[in-house]
Amino acid sequence: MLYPQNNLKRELMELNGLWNFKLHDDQGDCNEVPLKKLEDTILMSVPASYNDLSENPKVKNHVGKVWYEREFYIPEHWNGKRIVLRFGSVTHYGKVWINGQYVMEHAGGYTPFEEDISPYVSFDKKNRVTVMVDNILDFTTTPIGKMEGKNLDYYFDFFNYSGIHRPVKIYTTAKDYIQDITIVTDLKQEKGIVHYDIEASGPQTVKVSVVDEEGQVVASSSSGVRGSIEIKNPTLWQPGNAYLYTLLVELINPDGTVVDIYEEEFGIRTVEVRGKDFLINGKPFYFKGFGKHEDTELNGRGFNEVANIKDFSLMKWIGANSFRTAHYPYSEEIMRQADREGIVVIDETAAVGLHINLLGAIMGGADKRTTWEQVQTHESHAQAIRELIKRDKNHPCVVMWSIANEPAGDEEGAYEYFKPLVDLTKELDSTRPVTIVSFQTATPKRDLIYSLIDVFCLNRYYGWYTQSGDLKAAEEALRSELTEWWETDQKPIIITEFGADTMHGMTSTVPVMWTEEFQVEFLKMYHKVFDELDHVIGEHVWNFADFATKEGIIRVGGNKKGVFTRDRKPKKAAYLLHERYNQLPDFIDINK
Ligand code: BDP
Repeated sequence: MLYPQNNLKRELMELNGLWNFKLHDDQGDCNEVPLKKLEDTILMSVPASYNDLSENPKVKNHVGKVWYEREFYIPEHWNGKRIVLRFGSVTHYGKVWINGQYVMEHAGGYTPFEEDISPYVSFDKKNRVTVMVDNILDFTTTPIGKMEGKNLDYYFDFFNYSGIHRPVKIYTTAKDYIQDITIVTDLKQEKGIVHYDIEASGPQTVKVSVVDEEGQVVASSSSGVRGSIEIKNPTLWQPGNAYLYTLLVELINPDGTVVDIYEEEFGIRTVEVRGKDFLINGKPFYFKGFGKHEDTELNGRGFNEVANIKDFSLMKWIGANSFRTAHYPYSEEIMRQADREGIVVIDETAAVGLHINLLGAIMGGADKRTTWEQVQTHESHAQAIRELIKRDKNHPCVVMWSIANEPAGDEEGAYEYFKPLVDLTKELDSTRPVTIVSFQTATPKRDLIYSLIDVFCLNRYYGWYTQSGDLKAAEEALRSELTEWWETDQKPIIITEFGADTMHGMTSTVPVMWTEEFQVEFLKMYHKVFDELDHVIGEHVWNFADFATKEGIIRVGGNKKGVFTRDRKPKKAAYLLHERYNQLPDFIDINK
């Protein structure tokens, strides 16, 4: 799915800023609400989560529907064009009307959706857009949740921020237009191969050119909507050293006039899992970085470009080369930033929490574990995979798809649930490996789905949730499990989560749990074990920064496993990682 862009043939307008907002309080039939202007509204910022922007406690913890509305003009000269209204994301469900007329709806809170609104808009007066947002989850949605009376119980460890989370844009195209572009790159000897596949409407021809960073056309082709272009001695997209080419696609009328243009950035790089190695451009990569969240003060999960710039700066300072989009697709803007900055991304769907009674599983007391009998997410999960790949397939930063986080991989039915989803992922993209991030109880003897995936991505909390505070015992358990994985199936391992809750400023000469010193000792212990084992090819600390969660007995003002505080101040562990990550090279020295 193409990102909205402004170019010689396409115009772009943003609908971000102040909208009118209100909670839905039984206003009757939802389809009638948009027929007239909303009344008794408050102002709300878009994009943002609404939860932290009002002193009314009902707004913070609202469960159910809310309404957003604003007015806008369409320039007269847009008459006759496709006029596309596009939401970067609405969490978790959005329904849209223009001037009281239904336009579109979308389920899935972290991917974009759009529609041609030219049949609904006026060119001679103001238009009104109304959006209904619903944050209720159930056992058919991705992620899952469950209503308990008037409360929503959800199965993931981050606050259920809601609202219009990402930019709202309107862009134009001609009636015939470039609908989609797929780019796959390869390397053969000194040549870069760019395979492209264009979807376009109309009887036009398509011209495709590759433009380098200096704006020079290095190769082109007019042979149709599908083909390959060769580039001699290409500059590769490398971790930490990104180089982006642009695929300039032009749609041309039989009379030679250009009707539409799209410029898609891409990188030339390859990805392959071979033996215990994860090869990027043929060299064994070592993942250093974090599981993150889109989470900041005030904005909540809302797009926050200032924070994104700061986070990339901190990742570079600390020496990280990668992150995982735990636990949902991040904004398109972040993905573009990662492409540009040469940061490697493991791209995850919002299938988090497919594990009923997860706490019971790890703490004991889970007698009945029947996740796969209870959830009915096959359809929404498949849709989440389709939308993620459609949106992110051309990003060089994305090196692997993670189709779920911590499902009940050791419960009966897991294989049958995941087999078709892994097959679907591979069918949609045969160039990237696929993983399912595993939960601590899914050990080699109990896990039922490890044969389906290409790289073992393990979340492990030895020393925190188990062997709590006892780093000696934790070290033994960790080493023994990681060794057993290799004996079971020779695939590379990335530890995608390991971390300890840490109160910034809480210190002790003897490292006890929750202190900054304990976090340092905890990480050091893990580092020691990773460094002993060749098949461990990456480490992502949980988490980059402290983040908001629902209230509960195991969280004090949110999850405190951040290496940075929520406002991005370093804890002591940040300096340990700064030293380690800046020493550890991005690529493993195979001669060592
Ligand atoms: C893992 C989850 C992550 C949690 C983390 C924790 O993947 O979302 O925040 O544990 O407990 O189970 O800190």
